[in-house]
Amino acid sequence: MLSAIEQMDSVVFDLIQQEQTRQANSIRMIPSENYVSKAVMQATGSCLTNKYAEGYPGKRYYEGQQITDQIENLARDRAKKLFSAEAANVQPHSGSPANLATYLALIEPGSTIMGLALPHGGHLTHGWKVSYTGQFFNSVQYELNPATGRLDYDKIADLAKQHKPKILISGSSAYPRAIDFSKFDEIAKSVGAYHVSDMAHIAGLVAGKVHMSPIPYADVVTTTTHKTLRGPRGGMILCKEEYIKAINKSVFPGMQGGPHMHTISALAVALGEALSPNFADYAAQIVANAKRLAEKLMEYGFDLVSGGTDNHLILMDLRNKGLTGKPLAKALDRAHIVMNYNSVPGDTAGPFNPSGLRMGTPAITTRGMKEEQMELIARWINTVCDNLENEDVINKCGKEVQELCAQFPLPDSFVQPQ
Ligand code: DSN
Repeated sequence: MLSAIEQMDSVVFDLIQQEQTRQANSIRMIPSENYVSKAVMQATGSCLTNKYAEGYPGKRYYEGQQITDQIENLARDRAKKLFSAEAANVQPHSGSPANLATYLALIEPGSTIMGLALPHGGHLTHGWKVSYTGQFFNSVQYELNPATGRLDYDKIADLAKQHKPKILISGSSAYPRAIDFSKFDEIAKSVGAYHVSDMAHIAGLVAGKVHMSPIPYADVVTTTTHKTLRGPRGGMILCKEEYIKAINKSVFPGMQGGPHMHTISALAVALGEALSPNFADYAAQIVANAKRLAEKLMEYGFDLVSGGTDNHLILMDLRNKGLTGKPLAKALDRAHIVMNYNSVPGDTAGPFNPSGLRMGTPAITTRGMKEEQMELIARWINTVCDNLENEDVINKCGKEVQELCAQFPLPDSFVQPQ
């Protein structure tokens, strides 16, 4: 697949080779990352990258859409089938534009939106102040219950009554527990708000039916397509039929120009994969792996936000170890275990060196790792944490990690990093 790059641009070729090696030889635990199949990768790199297709199937502004219309319709139909949604827009370039386009479809700038605060697990685009969503809108942020580390639906309801948002956002980027979308919907309805749900992190778990679906309960659901869902990097909006006209108009021409048809073709492939029966096994294994990893980490004395996980991710609070996230994440990276530092609820450390680590199991589950390997990973995390200054110990862990990686090449249908 890379031979033309090798011939034409040895610099980029060499960098891609290095990244392939890194991906092959490390335990990749950033919960929003994954490995896509060969089919998804090839569609992403196909001739569809050459085509402009402003507009929607049957109503474009450029000619030559005989094939693009079929591809976009296929992606939309598969998205609707997979998630039992009434309507879908598959054009958002990623999750952030999907969220902003959704808000602008439903409400006016300056209106009140209410989402989970970033340090409590929300996303930037749920109204955090450095994001335009926190500047264009009057943003009210709810937080987790400090005692339980969980969503407090009574408090969210009280805050909603007090501020009367026009949009209530459910969903998160760093919340390890199941979300009850029916409760969010009740709260939204009680104050006359739209319920917008961002299921980016858990879309694959929803597709695999191991997490409650927001689709029946939210007016509009946004998602990225590349996390647990294991598609190309992109975004998608699913909604009730009554909103699709406004959503479509908001995505194009409101927010974006031409859709990325190569991504949409790869999304169609990924949605086809997610509709296959074995996708549910993959989703269930992601959760089983995260649960086993969480149990083992707690046995080693790590403090996990909310005391465990129900989904694909774990948020570790390092304050009981007298540590912040960055030095540990960097030491783990030297041992080829890759995760991200993350704020935890009530964090007083800054966002560049917060008190937590966020880790997840989607990519390692795609590689075929199971509960037994989670026990090894927990042991390495603990060893590195106890030996932050000891490069010999870190290197020894790194070698063991690479040996494990060699035993878990990706399945044949996936792109084999070298
Ligand atoms: N950057 C993504 C994540 O890692 O969760 C959210 O957009």
